[in-house]
Amino acid sequence: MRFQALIAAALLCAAPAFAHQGVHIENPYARTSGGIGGTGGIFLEIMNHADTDDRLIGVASDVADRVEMHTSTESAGGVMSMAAVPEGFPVAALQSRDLKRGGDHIMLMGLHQKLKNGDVIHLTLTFEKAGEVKVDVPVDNARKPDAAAAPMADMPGMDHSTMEAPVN
Ligand SMILES: [Cu+2]
Repeated sequence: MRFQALIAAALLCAAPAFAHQGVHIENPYARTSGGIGGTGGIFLEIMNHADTDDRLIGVASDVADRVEMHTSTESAGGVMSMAAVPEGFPVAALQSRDLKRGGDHIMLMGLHQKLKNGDVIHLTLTFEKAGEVKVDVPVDNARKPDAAAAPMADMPGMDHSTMEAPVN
């Protein structure tokens, strides 16, 4: 009993060294549009298993010139627009946060090659607490949006193809 408690305490103390295990990425996929120089969106679910709040503060990939955190919003008139979110995405302790169509997403601008379904994008996420988390993101242009996503988000390319100029 006491021994087990010690082990449990040791595991807890060791946690910071393996802090990346505190954040789990589920169901990543990407949609791309256009060939070289084109754009793409990456969608995934961030699960924070740690009992401290965390925040996604960096996104990187060698697949595009620029990789940014974005959020999409829909105006009352139904027009989608998006903006960069340089401060990143907070993920509360023991909570998850979806980056999904029609909402928060990771934006690829200036693709270095044409990507097709099944291609894998190597993405590095940096969290304030958990540090770097590497994710293999399959390209899946046929993926339907989540049922919870806005119907407008189903229009292929709409959310990204209109944004040629970087938004800062
Ligand atoms: Cu975007």
